[in-house]
Amino acid sequence: MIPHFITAKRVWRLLGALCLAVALSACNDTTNNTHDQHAVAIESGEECHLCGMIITKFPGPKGQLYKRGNANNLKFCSTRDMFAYFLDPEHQHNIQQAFVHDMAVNSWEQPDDKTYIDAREAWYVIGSNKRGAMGPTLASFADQESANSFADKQGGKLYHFDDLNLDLISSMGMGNQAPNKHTTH
Ligand code: ZN
Ligand code: CU1
Repeated sequence: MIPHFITAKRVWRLLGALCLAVALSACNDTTNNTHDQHAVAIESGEECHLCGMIITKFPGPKGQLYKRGNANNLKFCSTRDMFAYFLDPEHQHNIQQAFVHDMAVNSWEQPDDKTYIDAREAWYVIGSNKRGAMGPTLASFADQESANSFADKQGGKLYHFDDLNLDLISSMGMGNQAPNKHTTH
């Protein structure tokens, strides 16, 4: 008769191998999807994934996220709403691609959907005079120099994507106040 512990050991080995296989195939999925995905045009009448507002009715840079398990990009009325969703620990690890408008090549009132850039590579100005759909917002730029000269004219502080976090986004408020308590970097 075979002792029970041998059977149990084999079961655990099998489970271990299975987990590894699942983990590896999940990794492959990620890379494949990432390469295929692009920013798309936002049609009139489309609603913000976070707040439900009609996106094209409002000025300022917009955002799009490509999230694991979704067929289409999630679209947002403002960079602010996009980051409120993106930087939420519940969503962050499932976001494969993130796009924002490059405001160096756009009018603030109506940014062009052909000018999306990788949000993870971008520079941001928070606390400027310019308002987005939800009030204070993040002005997004492909390069640091453009972001700097925007901040010179419109006020606000410069951040790279890596400096952004949910606390910072939450502290932006609805009114005219710049997020003064974040003066580091
Ligand atoms: Zn929104
Ligand atoms: Cu909104």
